[in-house]
Amino acid sequence: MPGGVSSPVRAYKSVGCEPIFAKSGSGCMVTDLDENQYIDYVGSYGPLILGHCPEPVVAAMTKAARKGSSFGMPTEAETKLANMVIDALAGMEQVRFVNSGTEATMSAIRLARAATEKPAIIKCTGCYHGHSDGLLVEAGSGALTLGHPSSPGVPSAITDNTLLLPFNDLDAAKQLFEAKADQIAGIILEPIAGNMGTIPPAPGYLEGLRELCDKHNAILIFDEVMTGFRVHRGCAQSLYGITPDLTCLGKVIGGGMPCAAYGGKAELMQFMAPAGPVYQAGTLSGNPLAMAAGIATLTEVLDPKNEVYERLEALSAKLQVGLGEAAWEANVPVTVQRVGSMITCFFTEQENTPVTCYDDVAKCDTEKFAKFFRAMLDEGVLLPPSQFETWFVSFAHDEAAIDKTINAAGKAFTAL
Ligand code: KE4
Repeated sequence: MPGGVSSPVRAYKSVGCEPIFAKSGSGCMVTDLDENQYIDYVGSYGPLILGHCPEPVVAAMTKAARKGSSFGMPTEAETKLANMVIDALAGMEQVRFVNSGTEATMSAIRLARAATEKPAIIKCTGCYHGHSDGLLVEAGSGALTLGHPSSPGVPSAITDNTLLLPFNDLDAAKQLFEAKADQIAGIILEPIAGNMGTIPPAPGYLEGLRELCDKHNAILIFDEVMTGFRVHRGCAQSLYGITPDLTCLGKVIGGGMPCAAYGGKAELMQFMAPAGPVYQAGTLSGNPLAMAAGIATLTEVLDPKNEVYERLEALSAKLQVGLGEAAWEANVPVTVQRVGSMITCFFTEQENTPVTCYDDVAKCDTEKFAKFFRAMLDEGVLLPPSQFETWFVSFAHDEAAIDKTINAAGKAFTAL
């Protein structure tokens, strides 16, 4: 396998050590092939909001597996998960399941172009929306980590219709729309950037984009593959009170299985085949195992009695404060940014320097992050292996795990 991995970020290229191979997971813990145990903040890069092997999800998948892993036909489970997603999001009347976030964003963009009959799509520098050709431009996540944000193999004929904006810069967005509104089909963004580290939207930013899209007949697409059901039981769009025209989901809605989705108003989704002319398809889309895992996961997190989001908020806030204090005591300048259970420790030039866009992120000390990553690994704490990734706290993390993490960070900061 190229680089020995199935996805580049897993190769640990930017953190200067051999990648660990996972053997098993349980709760907030991962065990590697050498039987080392780690408190896990990768969480499969977002899906595992309940931690590893949550009983309701394992039971649901096992039961579904015994009835059939795939039919290539509609199933009741698919309809049930579709209704759970639609009921949770005010702006969603119809939804289509796919197998990855890449497919979800690729399809949403095709739909936006068809519905508006305009060719251009805006994305923000540092935001990552999967690896479809038109979006692999100044992308975040692994593309940023590996230092070639735009990938070879993507003809300029395709990216000519991808326009770039800095995240959180509403003036730049206004100028671009003023200049090219007749070309712009829509804008896709992570409402909370998670693929250059965790960066919340500036006050008024999302509202401003909503107004620009309304003014210029453009589709506002929230890529909530990472934030969806992660930061709020109604996703980031409920947290900030902004309803996009299309929403892309993934990760949590599959509970660890390959599952993603895109959806929005029926009048838009009706463009999609077989209801309408815009083609998109998938052999394993809506497969029963992924649907079972997704239903079990959303059932747990959406049940108010479980107080999942309240617990995640409290634990994650404690981690954020603890990391800041540990860094301060070790005299290491960092900025710890968080939204809900998404958190990133940025190694900034000065402590508590707000990180608001890619240009701010690019100033971070990635070498210092790499040393911190390795020291945390030695202390039994597994972080995502890049400064440009988000850490995830799960419902399986407890006070003891957070305390151990803060203690480990104290040692790791001191060793820098
Ligand atoms: P997938 O195609 O990897 O399922 O989803 C792509 C995607 C789309 N949109 C957002 C906001 C995403 O965060 C992602 C994928 N996230 C990365 C983690 N930063 C996946 C990890 C990886 O590439 O291995």
